[in-house]
Amino acid sequence: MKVAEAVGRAAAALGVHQVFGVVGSGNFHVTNALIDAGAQFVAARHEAGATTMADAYARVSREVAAVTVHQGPGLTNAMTGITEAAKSRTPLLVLAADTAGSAVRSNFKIDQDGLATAVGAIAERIYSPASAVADTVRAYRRAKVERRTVVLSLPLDVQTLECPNPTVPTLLPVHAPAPAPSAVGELTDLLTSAHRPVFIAGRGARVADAGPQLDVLAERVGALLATSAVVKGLFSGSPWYLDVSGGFASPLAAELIAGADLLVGWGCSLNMWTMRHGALIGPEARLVQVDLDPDALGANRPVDLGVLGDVAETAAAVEAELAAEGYRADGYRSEPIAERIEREIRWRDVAYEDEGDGAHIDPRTLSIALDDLLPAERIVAVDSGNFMGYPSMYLSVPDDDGFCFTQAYQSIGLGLATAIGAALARPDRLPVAALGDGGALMSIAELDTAVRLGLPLVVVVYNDEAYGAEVHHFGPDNQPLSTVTFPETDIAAIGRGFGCDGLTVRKPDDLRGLAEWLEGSRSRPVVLDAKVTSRRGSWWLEEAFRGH
Ligand SMILES: Cc1ncc(C[n+]2csc(CCOP(=O)(O)OP(=O)(O)O)c2C)c(N)n1
Repeated sequence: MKVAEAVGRAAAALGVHQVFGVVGSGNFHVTNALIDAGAQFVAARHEAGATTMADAYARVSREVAAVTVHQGPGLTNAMTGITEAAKSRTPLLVLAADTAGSAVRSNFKIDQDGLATAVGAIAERIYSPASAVADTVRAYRRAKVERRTVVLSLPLDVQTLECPNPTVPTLLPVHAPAPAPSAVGELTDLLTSAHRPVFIAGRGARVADAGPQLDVLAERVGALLATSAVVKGLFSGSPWYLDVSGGFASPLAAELIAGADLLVGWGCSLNMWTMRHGALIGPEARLVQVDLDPDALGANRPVDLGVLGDVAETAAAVEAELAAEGYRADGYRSEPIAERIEREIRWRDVAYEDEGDGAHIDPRTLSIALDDLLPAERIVAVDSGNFMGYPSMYLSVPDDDGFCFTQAYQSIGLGLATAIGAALARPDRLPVAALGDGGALMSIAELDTAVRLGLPLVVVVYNDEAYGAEVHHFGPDNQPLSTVTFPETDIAAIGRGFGCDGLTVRKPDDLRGLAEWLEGSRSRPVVLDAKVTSRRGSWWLEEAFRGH
């Protein structure tokens, strides 16, 4: 067996079930080996799309996903997706062909290892036929156990050599580390002396499957529940869930989080987005962070206590200690607070003046109407831009699998591929891609992939005919805006051109076509070109620009 085949087979044997890519000569054999070994392959139209599909698939499925790319331009095209995945600690294996060691003058030759490490991914390579399987195991293991994005380069000359021993060893399971007893004691003391505790769960809570455990502990200590944006929905259904903490927080959520006297970040970095640059931390609040990674503790702001350990293990240990003492407190959970949460916590419950004019629909009105129309079993993917808070905050989701937020790197153009990858990971859910016109047109090629896969995808384009984020940030004070504004584009027609259904939405009534699509076979995607009002920028935009 040749090395390329041995690597593909090994990756599949280790647990890669879903692969995305754009196939060129360099990754042809390794991709076919993965398929022969039982992995599903999706041909994307651009490597950034392929990588983001794999990123979203890995996030939602909780499996290591793979991408295969051609050497050189295949990898450079994939870099934005790789960067997003690396910054989000997505366990992703990028199988990248590479030039032969002897091809010193090849124009395909670039420093692939340097490229990977420059964006925070891990560079690994297939060094020789004898080490090919061990090299693959090492790359896969680092992706899975360390939750890293790994670029495994496969030099063309090594790929074609005979692999002497393609047997794949079994990976040993790694157990989640428990926290030190002294740290559990300190956290228990802080929780029992708090009057208004708030738990903010982040990606680490999802990764540890800690939602139910955190719910139990929060109940015991009377904590309110919030999440960072990436795990929106983790506590959906709880009457004490405040939804997302940060720029997207509703006024009541912001008020209650800022009123906390103890904030516990569970696998959450408490970064500037989640804490609104510190504005959500009240003057009396003590801060705790629980994380697997020592480097994360106190990285974004000083904390009163850092607990090193798995989120679920830590919550369980604290719960056991409190249960043994028979401790139980109402804490922040009172009848009046419960009533306020029920009445006011959703953005749609916040009054606003509809700015729709018949030719343009108010993005809030659009989002509320979509929330009512779309089935609850949905999975929402959001691109970047001024519009992004509308779908993020007005579309409810059934749980944390219902929201896929590839926004660590804040790149526009990743939302559509995110929805495709997420859709494949949860085929039981209706996928919804919420995009701006800029991000949609940047990545429009992947509509072809969605159509080819026959996905029941709803693509909603909040079309303001501009890079609205820039328009609202720089305007209207006599700044020249011609570089960030565009003539009208008929995105519904573009959608139809790709084989989707296409609808233009200017007022709520125009959503009747979506209702019909939902009642139909859903055998092809529907693209909604929503001509939105754009008189003012969204409320989270300036917050976002402060983080640049
Ligand atoms: C790849 C990339 N290029 C440029 C930017 C800078 N940028 C941020 S938001 C934005 C405008 C996006 O426009 P659109 O998708 O139409 O959404 P809108 O802001 O109009 O709601 C741009 C260009 C970016 N974040 N990512």
